[in-house]
Amino acid sequence: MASKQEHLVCELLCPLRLPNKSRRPTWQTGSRSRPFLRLKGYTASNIRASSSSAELPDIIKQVGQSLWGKGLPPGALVGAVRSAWTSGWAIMMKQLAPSDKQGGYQRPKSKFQKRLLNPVSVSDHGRYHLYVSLTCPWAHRTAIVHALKGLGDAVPLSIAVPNETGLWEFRPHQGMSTDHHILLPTVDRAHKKARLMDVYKLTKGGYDGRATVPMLWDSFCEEVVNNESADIIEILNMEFNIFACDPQLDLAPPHLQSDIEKWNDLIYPNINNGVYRCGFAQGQEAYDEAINVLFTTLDMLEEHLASSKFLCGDILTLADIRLFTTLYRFDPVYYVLFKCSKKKLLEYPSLYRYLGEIFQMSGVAATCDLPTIMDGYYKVLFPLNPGGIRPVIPVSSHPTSLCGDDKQRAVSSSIRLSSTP
Ligand SMILES: N[C@@H](CCC(=O)N[C@@H](CS)C(=O)NCC(=O)O)C(=O)O
Repeated sequence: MASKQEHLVCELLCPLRLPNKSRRPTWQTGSRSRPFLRLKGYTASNIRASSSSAELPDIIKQVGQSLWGKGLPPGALVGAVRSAWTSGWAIMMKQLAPSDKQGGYQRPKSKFQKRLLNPVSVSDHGRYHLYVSLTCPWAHRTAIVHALKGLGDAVPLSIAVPNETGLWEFRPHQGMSTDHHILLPTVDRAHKKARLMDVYKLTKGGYDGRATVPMLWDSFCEEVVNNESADIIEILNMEFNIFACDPQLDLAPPHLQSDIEKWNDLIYPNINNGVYRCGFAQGQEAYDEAINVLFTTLDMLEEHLASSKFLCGDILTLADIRLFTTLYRFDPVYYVLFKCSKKKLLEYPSLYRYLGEIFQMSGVAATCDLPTIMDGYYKVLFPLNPGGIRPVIPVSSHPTSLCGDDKQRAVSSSIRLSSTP
């Protein structure tokens, strides 16, 4: 007779009836109408206890062997699982990446886009607070401008990390990393909240939309000033010169303004957002279109950078920083996870030279945390990588390859190679 526990095993694992009686060697008829499966050594309670451990695949293997022996699962089962997975995937992708009718990714507009109303004065030291994450390419832009201008604690930084569902949390780095050259995650230094979402909720008038990074917070007015990276880098470049270590550095000089805008208009849709349009495409047509535009634009930039140090000549501008954060993630993340796989960045000598040029600027490498970036994509974007496996990348895509010899040791010693976040 079947025990109660064995019935529970059946409830947990075997809602399916077998189509063919002859392939039911371990099935028994239970006291209820639903058949159940006897699994050697497993009861409902030890399955529950082991459900998060490495033992689970063994149980699944046993179920499979009992159901269809050593052959492949029956076509009907594969079809059912496939259609359930596809529907689940479509639901998750809709949540992650809103799309148009063709399945093309539509990035939501930023909700807060104010500028500073009054010129910043000495008493504003620490008033504006910058929330970032090192994973995010948009937030990375703001961390770079913050570093290049040398804004330090005049504009304090809080660095968030994603939890497994993608929400930004404040989990400061624990440990003894005294010689760490890369910025580390922090607590919420302005409010001591656990999640970025809770900071957004404090803004005047309240807010319950998506809590994105980067975000610039005004601690006097208790409100979000801006959560659009393209605006925040302009604000950081212009407004805080009284505190900046390098006030002379102007990343958007007036004589290059129209040139910068021209590059931004091309690079944002085709490259910065272009890689996301490839990775978040929910249909072949949308992907094909995005990949074409992406690589046509990269080809064009390669040609331009063959004879120009930066996008606008010899001067580094905000347009370069906007391009840099996408290029930095290209081979380790977008090439694999977002299927931007027509060519590697390494195959573009001028773009690769340009990437190294910016990486080596003072303060930039400290904002480039490749292991954290990789975990933030491969382990968090579940619908794109359900197994959460973080792939190995070639040494040539490693940041150490972006440095001159003299700098290699300093940077490589600062890279956390462990896959633990
Ligand atoms: N337009 C924004 C986009 C920012 C953005 O999408 N940030 C992502 C991280 S890469 C985010 O925080 N996502 C969280 C969410 O959408 O809930 C900008 O450029 O600042």
